[in-house]
Amino acid sequence: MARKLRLHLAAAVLGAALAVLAAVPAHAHDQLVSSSPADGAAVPAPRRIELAFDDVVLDRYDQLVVTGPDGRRYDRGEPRVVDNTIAVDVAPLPVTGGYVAAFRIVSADGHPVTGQIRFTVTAVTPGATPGPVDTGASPAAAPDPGPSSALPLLAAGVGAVVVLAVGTEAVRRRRSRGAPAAGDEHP
Ligand SMILES: [Cu+2]
Repeated sequence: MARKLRLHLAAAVLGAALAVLAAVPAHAHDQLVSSSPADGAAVPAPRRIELAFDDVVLDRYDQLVVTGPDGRRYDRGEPRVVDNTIAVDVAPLPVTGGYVAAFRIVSADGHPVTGQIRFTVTAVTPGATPGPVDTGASPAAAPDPGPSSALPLLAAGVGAVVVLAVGTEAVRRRRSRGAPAAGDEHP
């Protein structure tokens, strides 16, 4: 069934290619022709990323990963392929700055094509839970820390306890080295 579909697709693609062969140079793989947001654009937080290619995208093993300036992933759910496009939903974005949408698609000719677009988010999603505090932000724009900010605080707390424990251990060792307790060292 899948093979038959592939043959049909191949025939359709071949037919289309032959029809425009005189006017357009042939190409082997799908190429990214446009995107929303556009590559290099500065935009308010998008809720969806869509990439358009010059040929059909095969709906197999496709990936569209959105990474924020904080290193976190913001794509949500599976990417959706429709004809020449692939799209993925984007979570509420809590930080402004440079984002990357990296894709891996399967080209109409069955070959994988990878690449990425970059865009700058100029305004966070209204109501988005803030991530790490941006010290460069104006105080008026700094929102209340939400529930998820408890996690970094917790991590910092655990880190402090570990540092304290290691420090205490080091002091204890130094002390015991200075005045060895009975049975601590062999004669
Ligand atoms: Cu190819």
